[in-house]
Amino acid sequence: MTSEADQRLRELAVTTLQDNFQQTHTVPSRTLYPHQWSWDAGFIAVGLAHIAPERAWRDLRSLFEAQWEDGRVPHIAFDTDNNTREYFPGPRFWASDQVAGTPSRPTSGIVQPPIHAVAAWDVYQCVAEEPVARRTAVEELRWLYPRLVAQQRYLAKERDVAGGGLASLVHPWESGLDNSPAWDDALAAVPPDPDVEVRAHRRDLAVSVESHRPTDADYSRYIALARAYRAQEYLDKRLAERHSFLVECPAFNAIAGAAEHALAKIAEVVGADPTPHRVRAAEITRALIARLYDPATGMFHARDVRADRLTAKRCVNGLVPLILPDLPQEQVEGILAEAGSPRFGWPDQTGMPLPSYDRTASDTDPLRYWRGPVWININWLLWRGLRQHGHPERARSLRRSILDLVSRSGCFEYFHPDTGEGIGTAEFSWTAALVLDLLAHQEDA
Ligand code: 9WN
Repeated sequence: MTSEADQRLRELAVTTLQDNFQQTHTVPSRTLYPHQWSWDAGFIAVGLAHIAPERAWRDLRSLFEAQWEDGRVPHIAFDTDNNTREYFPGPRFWASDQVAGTPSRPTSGIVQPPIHAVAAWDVYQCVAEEPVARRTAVEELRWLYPRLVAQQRYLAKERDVAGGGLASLVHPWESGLDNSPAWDDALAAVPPDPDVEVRAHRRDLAVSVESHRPTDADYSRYIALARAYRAQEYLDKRLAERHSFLVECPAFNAIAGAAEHALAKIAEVVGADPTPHRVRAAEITRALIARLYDPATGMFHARDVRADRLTAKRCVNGLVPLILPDLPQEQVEGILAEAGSPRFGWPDQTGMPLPSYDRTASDTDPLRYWRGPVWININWLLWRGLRQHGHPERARSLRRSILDLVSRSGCFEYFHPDTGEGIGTAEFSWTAALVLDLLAHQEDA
């Protein structure tokens, strides 16, 4: 790919992020996701750092202004000023205004992977050489630091349902990998919602293709779980007894571990003590290995906490612990071997970034969301892991495959793992943002 093509790609990415800007923050997509999403905001900030750092900080602030008093950062912070921007389930469904300790901006009541400390540290590093931008960055980090700490504390204290040092998720949406086969077993035990005719409410189907989205059966359980959690006013007490879906996700928890590593560095800049973050990071890595690593497969698997069982499915979230700088060699090698097997296939074998699910599984679906397509954010995380663990050649070819794919198909939400066709919504913000970050890493070219 020529640098001219990279230049065109950069322009496309910049335009996408400009078009998705909404007063104080960037929406993931104007059509499908017209509000602010939590982990999207982190990825978006990483990209904005290269073109408009002040907007990167603004996006993060906007999200953390919607943080709850208990420390949780909601997975959606809603924009209510324009009622044409509907989304199901919206603010009325979540009813955060009925719950104590919530912000004035309506939000959902569940969380998403805590990528924000990693993002904030990236944004800071991007501007650290410029004195004026650095001063602003330090101020922003000072504002964010206690909020990031509260976010981590919420996950560690309120969500460690199994008591083994990992956060449990109460809803597939919390993983960000909504309909991943990783949740199939645990979700099968959840009774679908008997009262809500989900088809009539699903706005996603008006703006996207049905075969590319989760099914009605999925949605019926999504709604049942959200209603059950809402009925308990989103309190996490006694979750083990009363909530029908509890899972430990290797990607979510690895991101929480990476957040502690980032917080240790942020603490040094803002004059706080980095030690507790280093301790906690090491604890998370140990807990991930003890609870979610399977030496027989060489990768990590989601745990169904209620059944106390690892899922046998090989999903891409099981490779994401590669982002942990302190992941021991045995697990690093296990992940590299799995990523190089026909199940995932490095780009030198397939010409593609890694898919979301085992290519050889009988239930893989190249079009349906997190059950087979390629997603850019996950590949960006793996690219970071490769660089971190000293695999520059692999990192280079993964980077190139991501840039070539988006150059060819556009800033789509996800991509067919064989043809590279763009799927889901076009003009998707995190695809644009992470492309900008990859383009900025010319040393990897
Ligand atoms: C539910 C916004 C979000 C992403 C998730 C992705 C999708 C929402 C949906 O879009 O989820 O949160 O309506 O399907 O799965 O990762 O954060 O881009």
